[in-house]
Amino acid sequence: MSGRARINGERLLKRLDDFASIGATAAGGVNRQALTPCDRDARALLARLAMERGFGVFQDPLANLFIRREGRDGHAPPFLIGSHLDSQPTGGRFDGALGTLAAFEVLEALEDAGAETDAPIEVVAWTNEEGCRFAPGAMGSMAFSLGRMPDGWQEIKGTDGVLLSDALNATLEALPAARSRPLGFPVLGYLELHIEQGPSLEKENLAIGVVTGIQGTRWLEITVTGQAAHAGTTEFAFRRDPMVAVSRALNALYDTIMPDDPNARFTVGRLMVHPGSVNSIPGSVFLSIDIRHPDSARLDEIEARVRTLFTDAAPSTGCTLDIRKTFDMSPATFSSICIDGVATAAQQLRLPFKQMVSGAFHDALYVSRVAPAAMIFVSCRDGLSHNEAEHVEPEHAVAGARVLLESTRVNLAN
Ligand code: HGY
Ligand code: MN
Ligand code: MN
Ligand code: MN
Repeated sequence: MSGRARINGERLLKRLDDFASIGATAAGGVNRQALTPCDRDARALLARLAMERGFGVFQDPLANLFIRREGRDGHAPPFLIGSHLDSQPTGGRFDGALGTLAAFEVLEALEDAGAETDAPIEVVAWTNEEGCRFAPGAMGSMAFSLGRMPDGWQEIKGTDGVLLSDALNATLEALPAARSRPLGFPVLGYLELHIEQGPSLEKENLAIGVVTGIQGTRWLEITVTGQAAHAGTTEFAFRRDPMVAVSRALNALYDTIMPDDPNARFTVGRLMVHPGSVNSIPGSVFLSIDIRHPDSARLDEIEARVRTLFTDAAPSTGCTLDIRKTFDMSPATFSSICIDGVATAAQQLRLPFKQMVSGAFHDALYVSRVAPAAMIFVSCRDGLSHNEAEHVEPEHAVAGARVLLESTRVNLAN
């Protein structure tokens, strides 16, 4: 990489503010769920900024968005840097956006410096990393790594009842200037800058995390069905109350999974009681379960325990049970070449760092299945994320972008 490009911190921070205004919530966060009009507005802004700089703009059938800066060898596989622009419903302004906009800042810095690279460098904004509207998460990078849309995705419905295929088509059509390209192509390497979304860097007063891998994730959707009935007239013996089954199973799970294993994570994020009337015994209860663990065998054990407890509790209350798995992301370790590249970059920039495994999943996990990949973390205040109060100190955001630029330089030189 010729020339001495430098990150323009002021420009990056302004970009972060500009994008945070798209889907901004009253509490200072963002609600920019995947493939919604807000998500489309953010993608359109990135595409416009890219075209103003003369970069190429492409999208694939999953609406993964690619911003390309040519290298000397236009036929060489590109080096990818990026993250995602979609957010949680009460998300923060940095989750995903920092990595995507820092990657765009790297391209702009190279362009400003007239720097030349052999391989092209492309910024990528992956579609639907969060998975909160359409399960599973990391949809865009998963399909990219497979080179195809997995079976059954055409029938996926969002939490708002919208078909994935309709939301995808609307998003693809909203960016006519983007040239289309197939799903999946050879990639030289991949780097993703992201906030840690946990407390350890801040606790240890470290600027940078060199991410060596990602723990596993599994999502289950459970529906317990009993019989709606009158709250006042129906004695216990005649009730088929799904809330009783759900409470019994969840009590046992909350009392054991995380208390007994500090590496385990168990979360019920969605719970819906139908018909949801104060004086009707529920007819059915729907809940989502998110399980995390660095060890696949433990993920198996926890999932089996969830299934057993619900399979026992439902019939004991005269109810039926439906359990479906909507996400299964095995733990991954990143490539040492890319990890070393990030560590070297942090050293060269004299930024204190540590190596660590990510508690959150990321698109880098799927990309690491088809190319050398690694991640860079910066700390966020109190480790808080998936919360509107998510905050990154400006100097940490800029430091992360500097490590991304330097890591890209080091990895391209390798
Ligand atoms: O859920 C996750 O781990 C990611 O932040 N979407
Ligand atoms: Mn994220
Ligand atoms: Mn997230
Ligand atoms: Mn991510």
